[in-house]
Amino acid sequence: MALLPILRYPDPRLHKIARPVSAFDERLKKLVEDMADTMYDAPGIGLAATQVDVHEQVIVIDVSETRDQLQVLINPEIVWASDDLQVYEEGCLSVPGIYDGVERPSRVRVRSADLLGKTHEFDAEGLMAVCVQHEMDHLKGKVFVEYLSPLKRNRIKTKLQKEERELRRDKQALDAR
Ligand code: QAP
Ligand code: CO
Repeated sequence: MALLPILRYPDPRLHKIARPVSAFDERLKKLVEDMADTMYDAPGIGLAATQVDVHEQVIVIDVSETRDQLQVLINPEIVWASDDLQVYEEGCLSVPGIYDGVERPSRVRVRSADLLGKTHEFDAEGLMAVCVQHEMDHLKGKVFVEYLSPLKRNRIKTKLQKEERELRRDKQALDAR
């Protein structure tokens, strides 16, 4: 089991665009395993490779209560989105402690590949629809706070930068002992 460090907003690397996966090999399998370990440990319901500083189109999701329904989405595309929208209170492992409402299509049809490179299509609604769209945004370099007002976004940025400074200071104090 290997846990990967998660980039925290406002890290500029969260805005990099992920490239499609072309090699469905052992390296990809290891990346997916490490991402799943990292998501379950957090704990979270979704994680995009961008968040662990790997800029390839890979997502892991588990929205089940039992935490045993891992879904792996490689090179995902939204092939259809409903006209009706839903607002969901979103959070993000890269924006710890912050939650706010984001409006998105309530249902989507997704096409993506599995670890073997085989393409699948499925419909998502409810929490799964929110999660797929949130994680696919990460692959395009977009973080959910970018849907909020500039005022809210700046408050979040300032709060997280302050927390980051305090974390670094605590770590240095520990190292110096
Ligand atoms: C994205 O988010 C998502 O702030 C996945 O302190 C969120 O797993 C999709 C988390 C909502 C749909 C709805 C956030 C953990 C986890 C935090 C997550 C935190 C600890 C977020
Ligand atoms: Co996120």
